[in-house]
Parts: sequence; structure tokens; C-alpha cells
Amino acid sequence: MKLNDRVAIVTGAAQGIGRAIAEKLDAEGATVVVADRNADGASRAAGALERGRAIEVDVAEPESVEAMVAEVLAEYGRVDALVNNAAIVPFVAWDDVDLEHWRKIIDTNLTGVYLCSRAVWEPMRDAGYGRIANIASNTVMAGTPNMAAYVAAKGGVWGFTRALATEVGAQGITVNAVAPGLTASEGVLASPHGEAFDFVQSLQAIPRRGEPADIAPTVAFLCSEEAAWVTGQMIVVDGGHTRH
Ligand code: NAD
Ligand code: 4PL
Repeated sequence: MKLNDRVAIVTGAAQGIGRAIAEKLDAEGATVVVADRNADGASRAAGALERGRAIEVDVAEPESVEAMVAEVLAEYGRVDALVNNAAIVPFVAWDDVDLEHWRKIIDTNLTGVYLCSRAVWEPMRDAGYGRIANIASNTVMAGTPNMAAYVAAKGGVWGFTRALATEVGAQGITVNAVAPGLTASEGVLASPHGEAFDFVQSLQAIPRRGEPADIAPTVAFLCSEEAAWVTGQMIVVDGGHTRH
């Protein structure tokens, strides 16, 4: 299988797209660290995997992220892949977002990607191998309303992906982004975003609801050794909603 003997961290993997990614990496042979601030959900998701391991983490907190990576290194001695998936998915008109809320979204959705990438950099550099896959969003192209801070953060993730790819390519590390469109995760289904499926489907080339399992295979490919020549890219996985 494509990921045998590989160790992967997937943040925000207690549910939704992250959980589907964890399941796919596990099915491809990886040992998967289900890293989430929801400790109970992470344990449940990890327990359903062949080689799952749950770790509680808040990706917006540097000490928490460093402790998570230290734990993974102590246990497995390596981190082959990092999937930066954890994020807050808000639905708030842009002028109803106060500064504190704006900062929280940027801290989690953008700074969290930086912190987790920073924490795996040295072990990946020393190993001369690494795969970083960042979950962005097609809202960066669509300019989706009611999530301005989120769209700003995801645009930042897109830019960070390209810049980091340039700086770490010589060390055998690839950095890419996957941009899903509207996807039926637990988080989205429990929010007003859940009412947008009919409208978004009418814009897609493929007229059905996007599911978390639709996103995972592209992420697994980017985490595999054979994706070695793909870096600094953002791959849109949205049933043809946006084209870029
Ligand atoms: P979700 O809300 O269903 O799940 C998110 C998970 O991340 C939860 O388990 C939550 O506990 C965890 N999390 C949140 N903040 C965290 C933090 N600070 N530290 C650790 N864990 C944290 O979300 P989802 O819809 O599955 O989204 C997953 C990813 O996909 C996100 O990056 C999101 O922006 C992206 N995305 C989602 C959609 C969509 O329509 N569902 C579309 C495009 C992109
Ligand atoms: C098209 O990333 O890509 C709603 C919620 N609609 O989080 C997203 C679209 C949402 C999206 C997203």
C-alpha cells in the first residue's frame, strides 16, 4: 500500500473531513495520529482505525502543538506526513465579526497551520523527507459570504503553502493544499451552511452533495511518496463548483 510504515498526523480528525482523511490514510497503511481539541471525539475516531492514536491538541496554542509533536516523536520516532485540517467554520456576516472573533479564526485557521508546520519541520528536515497537506477551501475563489475571516485565513493558507514549498523543497519535503467545496461534514450539517447544498449543487459540474470521503483520496495522494514531484500546488476538490 501507498503509506505502509508511514506516520501521519491529521489535525481536526475527530469528525468531518479530517476523520475521512484519517480513515483513508489508515486504509493505505499509515499509522494515523488523530489530533483534535475534542479529546473524546479523537479517541472514538482513532479507536475505529487499524493503527489510530488520539492526541488532544489545540492547534492555535504553540505549547500544545509542540507537546503533540514531541509525543509522536517519542512514540514513533518520525513524522512523515502532516495534514493541517483543523479549522473553525463560521457563518457570520462580516460586520458582525468582532476583533476577538476575527483573531480566533485567524489564530486557528492560519496560525495553526504555521505552528503545526513549524513543529514538524525539524524532524522532517533531519529525515530528508516530509509531506505537508493543508486543507484550504474553494471559498478563496468563490468569495463565499458570511465567512470573511475564514476566507482571509484560507487565502493565507494558500499563500503560505506556496512560500513554504519553496523553502523546504531541497529537504525532500513537499507542501500542497487541497481546497474542498461545500462538504457534508458534521460541522457544516449542524450550521446554516447546511442550507446551501441545493444552491451550491446547481453550480457544480457534478450535481450531488460533496461528502468528506470525496476529499480524502486527493489528500492521501499528496501524502504519498509517489507525489514527490508535486509541490506548492492547490488542488480544488469541489465537484467542479469553481475552476481555476
Ligand atoms: P468540522 O467542524 O466538522 O470539524 C472540524 C474539526 O476540527 C473538529 O473535530 C474540531 O474539534 C477540530 N478543531 C477545531 N478547532 C481546533 C483547534 N484549535 N485545535 C484542534 N482541533 C480543532 O469541519 P469540517 O467541515 O470537517 O472541516 C475540516 C476542514 O475542511 C477545515 O479546514 C475546513 O475549513 C475545511 N473545509 C470544509 C468545507 C466544508 O464545506 N465542510 C469546505 C472547504 C474546506
Ligand atoms: C462553497 O469552506 O467551500 C460553504 C463552509 N460553502 O466552509 C467552506 C462553500 C463553506 C465552502 C465552504
